[in-house]
Amino acid sequence: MTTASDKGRVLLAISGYEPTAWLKAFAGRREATLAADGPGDPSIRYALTWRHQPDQLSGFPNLKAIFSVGAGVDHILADPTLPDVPIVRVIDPSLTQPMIEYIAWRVLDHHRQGLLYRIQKQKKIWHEPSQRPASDVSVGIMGLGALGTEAARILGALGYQLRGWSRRARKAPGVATFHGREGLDEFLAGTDILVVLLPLTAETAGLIDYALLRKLRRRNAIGGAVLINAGRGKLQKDADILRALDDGTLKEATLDVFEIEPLPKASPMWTHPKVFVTPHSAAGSDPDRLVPAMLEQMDALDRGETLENIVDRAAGY
Ligand code: NDP
Ligand code: OXD
Repeated sequence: MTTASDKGRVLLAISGYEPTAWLKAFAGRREATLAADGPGDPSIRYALTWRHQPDQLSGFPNLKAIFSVGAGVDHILADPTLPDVPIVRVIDPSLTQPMIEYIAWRVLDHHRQGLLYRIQKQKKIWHEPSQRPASDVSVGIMGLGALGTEAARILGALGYQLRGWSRRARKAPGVATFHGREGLDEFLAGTDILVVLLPLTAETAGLIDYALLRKLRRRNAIGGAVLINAGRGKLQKDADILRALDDGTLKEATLDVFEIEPLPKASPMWTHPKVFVTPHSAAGSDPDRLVPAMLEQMDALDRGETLENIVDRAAGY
């Protein structure tokens, strides 16, 4: 019979999330630890990470795989001392569902003039603005992966026109799809509300700049172009977004992610009237939901089977 110690230990190299909640989720299932017994600890077979310290994962001779606590893996790939073992990322309904709720909420709020109503309430103005249906509004989703395709499905059910942009050619029901740099301008030219659900890679860093925002459709049913970024902060240039909001290139923005997180107190984003700020909270990772799936994968690899949701290191996601 295989005992817990035969299976080795799982190192939890987690910051930004409460690590003890992850530790608890392993209790009685597989031995997990918040600290290895030194850099060459042979008992470490797996690592679970969120924003680990550089070097924290190197030098373990029996490490078989690294699991990201979230969907994005830029925090892992940024480590120059990363060992050459498979990296597994999260694709799970418990992460996808809150993300599509967030995207649907923010698209609807911008389309249904949430900002205008908040101002009207403040000023006690009883005025019914004109309102166009979702079928007149085009939502363009950058990133047609696990999250982007589900967001498209829900927004399609609400009646929005849909466009999607990806690295390689993709098909999604009811979505006009574009790919690569060659497809980007056409994608943007027909987009009223831009939803960013891209990973942060060498190719996507800084992509959301002023020049890109200028290419969105401004003469549209909602009276201007809108940006929603729930991908990563370093995809965007914060200063360019503020410039675009101030000169009318953008009508409004929702930002869940920022170049620097936590968003510094001095950032003008906090007080800008056209920016809706959330603190990188569009979709969080729940240890009680995610650890069972990770354990299944560890058991599968121990049996010699293959892992799922492996990161393509060359592509960076
Ligand atoms: P996926 O890997 O499933 O999808 C990524 C999509 O982006 C794919 O369609 C991919 O194209 C596309 N893409 C990647 N690089 C490029 C490029 N250079 N040009 C055009 N398209 C590109 O990721 P997920 O959908 O699971 O997650 C997306 C991101 O969302 C995560 O990486 C993470 O950063 C962020 N996230 C944020 C959260 C939050 O709380 N704010 C929560 C969870 C995730 P292709 O289809 O061709 O591969
Ligand atoms: C993720 C995140 O990548 O929460 O999962 O940002």
